Amino acid sequence: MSPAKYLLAAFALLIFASCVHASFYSYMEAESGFVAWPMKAVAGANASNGYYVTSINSGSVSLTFYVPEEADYVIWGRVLAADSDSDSFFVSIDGGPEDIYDDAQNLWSGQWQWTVVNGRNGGDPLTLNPRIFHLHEGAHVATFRMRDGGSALDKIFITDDMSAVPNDSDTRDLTPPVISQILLSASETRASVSWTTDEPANSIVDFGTSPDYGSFAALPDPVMAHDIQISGLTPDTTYHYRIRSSDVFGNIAATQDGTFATSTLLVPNTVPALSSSGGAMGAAPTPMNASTNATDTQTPQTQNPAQSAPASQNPSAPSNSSQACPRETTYASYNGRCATYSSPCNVPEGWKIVAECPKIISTQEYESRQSNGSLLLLVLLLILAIIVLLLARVLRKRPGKRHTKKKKR
Ligand SMILES: [Ca+2]
Ligand SMILES: [Ca+2]
Repeated sequence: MSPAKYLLAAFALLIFASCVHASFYSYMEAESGFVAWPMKAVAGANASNGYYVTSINSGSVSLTFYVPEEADYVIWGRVLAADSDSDSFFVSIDGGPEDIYDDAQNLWSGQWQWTVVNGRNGGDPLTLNPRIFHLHEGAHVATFRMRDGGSALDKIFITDDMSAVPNDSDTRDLTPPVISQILLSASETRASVSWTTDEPANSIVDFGTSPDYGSFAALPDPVMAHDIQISGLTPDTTYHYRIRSSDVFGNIAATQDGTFATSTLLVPNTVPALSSSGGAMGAAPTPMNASTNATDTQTPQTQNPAQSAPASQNPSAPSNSSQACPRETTYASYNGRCATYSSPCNVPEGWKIVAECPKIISTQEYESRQSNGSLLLLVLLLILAIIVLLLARVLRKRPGKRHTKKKKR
């Protein structure tokens, strides 16, 4: 094989490798989901993470998970079912049709075991085994509703690899962060989104005027208290948004689509109403200043920047003296973080007032830059391959000594 052919083969291999589909594997603890009473988390010595969910007769658990691309997926459950009286859930995805998951049909045991989510499709148990879910890129919610009282779910495993079997001794981190305590506020042209994760992860907020978003604001550092400022919004406009956080191993958690509205006028101490089609893990986005419907137990503070501040530097709730402060937005930074405050009076000690929070990664620009980058690389590789081919042709046409000798033989 000529050098040119070697190079061409390498180039083809490179193209092939870049197109090869990487399988998706993800674990989630059942108790990390939104548990609807009377379903509840119960301590169990042999349960993963020490807890599982169960109920005597009804209730459900909803787990929000993110899949990176459109494909067929299967879901496995780590279940405990000693007999046929406590071995089934109704399972649905994204509020779609429910089917019965017979979680230990003919495999009843006093031990925890992994079984794949199956379905009856109106017929006998295990008519669909496994039950295959065709999912688009994005966040999805798997709901396990109690059917046989006493059925127990410890953990789930989601994959597009039909041959994969979940493994309790797998020590790799295949568990995405759990997003909670979402707080959102918006003014005429800005929005502030904060949330927490149970492990260090980056911070991304996708937003736009449609559920396709089109823009995002992000901070790359892995943190557990997230705070993203979005600027340049259009006043009096409804925006769609979702939060994403990826741990250092690339496991991504995301919320489902939610909406907020920018205001027409800045009215002191109020925020525009916002709605959501459901936050991840049951934590519905809540206006910062609102005291109603907050699913988290912490009372939101006015313009609370605590989500991004180190514990020792948390600004206190506005004191009476803050009444004397002019109502204006102030930006302050501390240790590489930036937050908004209702006025300079509320900026805690140690924080430095800055003109504006730096926009770490811009919006569409970043995405287009990324796709342009990979396109450029492909074009460059293609040009390189063509040059090598042409060079090889020219060399072959030139009557060299070696060439003639070979021909004589
Ligand atoms: Ca568990
Ligand atoms: Ca993780």
